[in-house]
Amino acid sequence: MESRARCARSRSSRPHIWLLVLLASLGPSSAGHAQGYQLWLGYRPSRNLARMREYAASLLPMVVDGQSSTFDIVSGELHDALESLTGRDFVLSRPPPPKPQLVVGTRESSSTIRSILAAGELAPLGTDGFVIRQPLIEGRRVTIVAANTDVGALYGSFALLRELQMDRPVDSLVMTSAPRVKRRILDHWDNLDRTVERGYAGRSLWDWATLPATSRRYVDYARANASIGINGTVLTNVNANARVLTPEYLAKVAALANVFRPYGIKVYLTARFSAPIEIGGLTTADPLDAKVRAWWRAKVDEIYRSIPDFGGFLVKANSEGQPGPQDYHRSHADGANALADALAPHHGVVMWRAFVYSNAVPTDRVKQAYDEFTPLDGQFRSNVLLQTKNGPLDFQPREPFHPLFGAMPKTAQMIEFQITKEYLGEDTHLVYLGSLFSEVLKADTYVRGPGSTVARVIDGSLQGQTETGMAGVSNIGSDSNWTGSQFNQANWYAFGRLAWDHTLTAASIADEWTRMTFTNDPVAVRTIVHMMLVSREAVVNYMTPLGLAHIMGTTHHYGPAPWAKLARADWSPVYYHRADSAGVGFDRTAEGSNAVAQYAPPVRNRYADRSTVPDSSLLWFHHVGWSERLRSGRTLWDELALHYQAGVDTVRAMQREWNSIRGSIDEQRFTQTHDYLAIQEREARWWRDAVLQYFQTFSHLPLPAGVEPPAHSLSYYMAIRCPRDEHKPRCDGIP
Ligand code: GCV
Repeated sequence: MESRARCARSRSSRPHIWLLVLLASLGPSSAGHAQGYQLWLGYRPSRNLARMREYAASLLPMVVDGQSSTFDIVSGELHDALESLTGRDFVLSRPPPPKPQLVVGTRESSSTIRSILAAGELAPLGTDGFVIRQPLIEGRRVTIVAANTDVGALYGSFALLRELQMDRPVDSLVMTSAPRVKRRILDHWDNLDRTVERGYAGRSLWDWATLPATSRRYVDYARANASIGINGTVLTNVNANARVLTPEYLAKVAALANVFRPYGIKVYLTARFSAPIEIGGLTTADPLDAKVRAWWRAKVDEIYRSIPDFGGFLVKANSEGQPGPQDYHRSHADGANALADALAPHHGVVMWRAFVYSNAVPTDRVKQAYDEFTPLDGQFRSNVLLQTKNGPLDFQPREPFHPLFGAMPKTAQMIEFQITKEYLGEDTHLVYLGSLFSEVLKADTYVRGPGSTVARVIDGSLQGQTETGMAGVSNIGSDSNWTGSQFNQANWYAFGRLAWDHTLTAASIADEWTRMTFTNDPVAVRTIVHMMLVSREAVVNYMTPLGLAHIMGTTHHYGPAPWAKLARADWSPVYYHRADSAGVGFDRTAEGSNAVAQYAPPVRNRYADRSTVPDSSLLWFHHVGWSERLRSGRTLWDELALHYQAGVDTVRAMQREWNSIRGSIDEQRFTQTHDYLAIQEREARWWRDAVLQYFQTFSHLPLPAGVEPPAHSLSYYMAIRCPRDEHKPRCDGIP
């Protein structure tokens, strides 16, 4: 990655960038991907020499027809990528090649593009969309990548390079693409001391001690994000520190914003609600207090003086001990609007989180956000987006979609996914989240009849919101492979691709990522993609099958702890599974907490009825007797045990699949994944054995045929402890 970025920088002073093919030298270049630092942008030369020749003949020489720092980046990227993918060396030269094969630019920057595309053809694509076309110009088939803006041209260039990295032919390339949501944002839960809350990939990328001095890593981060369309980054933890809003830190934030800007990425910060007191010297943070409002206005004006394109604030208020408007008996709308009013003159937004906790322990934790926020629909300013986690609890391996989606038609709603796998095996377990993300996006809320998917709420097409966005809690850190494991990179990638276009399938994204990251070898691709696609159901099965939730260790969230009981009941696994001698599961029907009532009638009825609720959500909504028969004809106990076993078996199958592709990818990345799969298999057994033994103390039933007996006593599993917040939490004593 470094060489490419250096290349882009060295060209930045040129008024026009013309790239000319000077010499041909077929043969693979050495793309050092071994550690995974290159992510999906390694630009491995094809093994198919004919394809490389085709790329050279169809795309070279090329011209990036525009002047700006973003166009410099486009030039550098295309140059380095095409050198590798065609096996031809280029040098930069002026004047431009007389007959370019590839032209990149905007209507404004390029007369060629103006002559091919009418303004009306590009306009609907907005600021970020692009087209790729292959018109005949003077009898030659020319590839053009055109957009309304420089950043759109950057996105289009990455899209073209994706095709080439997948070894696809380029003789009939036609693509029109525009993102379905406006703000595609990574939320970093990074602290100013460089620890990362729920981060499993080393320290924070942001080196506050050396900023505003910048480093190459920031450029590489921006480049990777731009390649998948991510256009925003919240630098700091939602459990916020007001110091980031002081002049000293704002200068550091501005330095990062300067690096990210040409990549189309805006910087956002988390705003601690009590900042007016902590760094402003006021005695209150009451959002209706005139001095508090003036303080926020002045602070925001100060931010925009050094960061003119600052995106806005993300706020966690009155949740898990964070301060908020309710401390002053004000509503969430009052709190959000105070900040929104300060940001509005600068076109900034507030992303206000719906993840709230009341101080009193509720009868049902999952009902709170809906109960708290739906009465506020219509009260938020137009530059407030309500940011809601994908499910009503907390990033579990599987949850039903959050009932707030669609329930606030007068409010802009963002979805928040968690890319870092806090509850899904953190760095070591191979779990491809593309499947989880798209399952939620495709879920039908029925709020406006069939087809009212979560995705259509989020992109505004269902209820007409114009502020739209998707956030992903970042899994990125200082590790050389960025994300703690090779396969966690796929989750960053999948988030970006789905934020751009939620109609993409998890399978097609896995296929793209595999080809770009590892290989185009068809057998290896099939094998890896298959592993990825079964991995999410595997983790659900060996952790929380049939709608179970939150039965993991109470602080680290890593291993099983269904027995755990904390002073705060709604942080305790026993609160969620409700196992007793009769059965297991949380009754959320009308006879229980009635959380089902928060869904639109067709969904509510489906979940409430034992005969229609899907098995995958059964224990989320119902308390079911151990010996009750499920749809399969098996008892709940047998079904539960078989799901746990299936989880273990799937991981074992993934191990076999991975071993079968040895030699198809580099040994270093092969070995890391191989070793992590061994950890995953061991820990899948740990989950199965610990949970089933614990539940057996209630059910008193034998394990069905096909389920391996536990290796240790229950007290053995209960004694295992995982340290909190350690860089790589590991639990000693696992079999
Ligand atoms: C940033 C969960 C996590 C917390 C996180 C919180 C949130 O509770 O365990 O670490 O805090 O969600 O999303 O605010």
